[in-house]
Order: sequence, then C-alpha cells, then structure tokens
Amino acid sequence: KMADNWILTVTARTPTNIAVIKYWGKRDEKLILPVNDSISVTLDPDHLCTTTTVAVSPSFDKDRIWLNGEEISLSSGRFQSCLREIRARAGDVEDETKGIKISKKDWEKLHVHIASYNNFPTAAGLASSAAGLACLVYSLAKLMNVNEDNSRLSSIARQGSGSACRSLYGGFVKWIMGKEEKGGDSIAVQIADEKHWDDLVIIIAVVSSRQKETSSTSGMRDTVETSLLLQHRAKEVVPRRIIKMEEAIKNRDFESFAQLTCADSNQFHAVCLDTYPPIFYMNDTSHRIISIVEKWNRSKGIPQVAYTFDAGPNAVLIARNREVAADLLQRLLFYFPPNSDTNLNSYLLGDKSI
Ligand code: 2P0
Repeated sequence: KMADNWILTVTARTPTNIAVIKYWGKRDEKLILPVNDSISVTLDPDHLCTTTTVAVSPSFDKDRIWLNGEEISLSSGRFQSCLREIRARAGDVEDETKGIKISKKDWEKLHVHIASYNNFPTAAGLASSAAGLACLVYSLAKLMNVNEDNSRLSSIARQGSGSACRSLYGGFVKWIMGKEEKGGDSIAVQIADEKHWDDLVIIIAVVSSRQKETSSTSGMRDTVETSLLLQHRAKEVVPRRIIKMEEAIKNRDFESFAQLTCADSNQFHAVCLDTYPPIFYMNDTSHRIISIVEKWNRSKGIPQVAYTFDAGPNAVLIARNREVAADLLQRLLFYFPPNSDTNLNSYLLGDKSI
C-alpha cells in the first residue's frame, strides 16, 4: 500500500492567442466542434498568459480548482470532459527520489488540485479561456504522463474551450474544423513557428475593462440559430480566406495578412449584428480606432497596421514592424490623450524597447 504523505506537482505556462480568422459558431455544442476553420497568432509567453500548477496526493479527497487564488467550481461539463479525457490516457509515473510509484489504474482513485493564475488583470476584460484551458490540459497531461502529441492534446483542450486548442503551439496556428462526428479530427496544427515572422509587433488597446455583456458561448449559439450571414461566411468566405491567410503567413506578406485580418474581424462583427437579438461587441472608441487605422493605411498606400476585435471592444493592433509600432503608439496617445474622456491603456506586446 502506498504511503499517503507525498505530493507530486507540475507547473506549466501557456500564452493566450488572438484569432486573425475567427472562430464563431459551433456545429456541436457539447464536443465544441466549430462551423469553420480558424487561424490565430499565439502571444509571447512573457505577456498575457496563464500559469497553472497541478498537484496529486493520496491525501486529497476530491478534485479542486483555484483561479487567481479563489476556489471555483469544477463541476462544469467542460472541466469534467478535460479531466476525464486526460485521466483515460494517464500512464505510469515513478519518482524514485520520493519513492512514489503511480500505476495507470491508480489515477482513477487519485484526486488532483489545480491552481491557476493569469498574469494580466482579469478585470481588464482580456481574460481569455484560451490560455487557461490549454494550460490546464497541458499541465495535467504532464503530471499524469500522458503520451500524446500536442495535436491530440489540442483536441482535449478544445472540449474545455474552443479557442484553447490553438494555444498549445506558439507562432501561427490553424484549428482544423474536421469532419468526424466525434471530433477526433478537430485539432490544432502549427503553420509557422514563433521565429518565422518576428518583425510583427502586437499592441492591445484596452478600450474598456468592463466585463462583456454577451458571453461567447451564448452569443455563438444565438448566431448559429438566427444568422443567415453566418452560413454564407462559414461555407463560402472562410474556406477561401484560410487558404489565402496561410499563404500570406508563409510569405510574410503583410499587405495580404492585414487585408484578410481586418476583413475577417469586420465580418465577424457583422455576423454578430446579423444575430437575433443583435450582439454589439465594439463601441464608438473601437470604431474610431478602425477609422484611424484605415485612414493611415490608405494614406501610406500599403498597410502599416492590422486591427482585429474579439468578443469585446478592445483593439488588437498588429504593426508590420517596430518603427510602425512606435508610430502607432504615438498616434494612439494623440487621439486618446491620457486622462481625457476616453482613456486608453495600450499594452505593448513583444518588444519592451519601444
Ligand atoms: C476566436 N472568439 O476565434 C473567437 C473570435 C471570440 C471571437 O474563440 O464556447 O471562449 O469556449 O468555445 O473559445 C471566444 O470563444 O468559446 C472565441 P467556447 P471561446 O478567438
């Protein structure tokens, strides 16, 4: 019989990701299978990321989870799916220095404690389930010695939150929607690593730190049920954009990249407006940022900056290089001076030297 005075822990860190071709709409809510492929860029792990420590000990009498130091419920179907899928794949674990030996079948009886921290203010409205669920699945897989590659793990993370499957890789990542009913082929793959296009600088302009009014999960459900534009988008528009976006990324073609990124963000928000009841994620400040970037890009003849907005009003701005990023920050300060009515907090990601 095993002694029960030991504890084994694993810590992992996972960055969040920003979609440039958006995921919006599920064909299967329980398995989280999307209606179209999506493509994202994973942020540098020094910035918006989740750090998770998972622990196992025979003295734990149930599975528990803490988020930013506060215990939350683990009872949601999504957490339970991830835990079940990982446990089903658990392997033998041996730590000779501690005299610990866990066999595959022991994992059915052992309980885990999970502690997760976001290194960005949750109140900033940037809290994304992507980094959190990806980190949870990855750290549990390490703890339980799950012998699966990242694409198989991405399929498990997907069942925690759709966008989480894309955070298991750095660089540019494609989530393939897949065809199978059970979703085994709905996985993420890396299309270019983090070094491939390192001229790009990402700036997040925090327009509002208010929590969004419509959650992504319920917003998507309403869209799937009511928007005809979504059907056109998923069948006709996104498949072509995915091919073009992959090409643009491979060739580091900023002009095509920016055109596709901005167009896809705008279509995603058009689909939200086409939903009943309509969903408004952007506000007047978001719209002003779009106008400023569009005018600037047109005046230069070639795009300098791409913008994209998710399920909230905050702008994600992707500058073609460091010089443009410095110029962009100047412009944001000019149009949105600190301590004015519209106070914008810009987070510069990826290059602290500007
Ligand atoms: C994306 N978003 O591709 C899109 C663009 C928001 C706008 O993925 O229900 O939190 O957990 O699968 O992943 C946000 O949705 O939704 C999202 P669930 P998720 O990044």
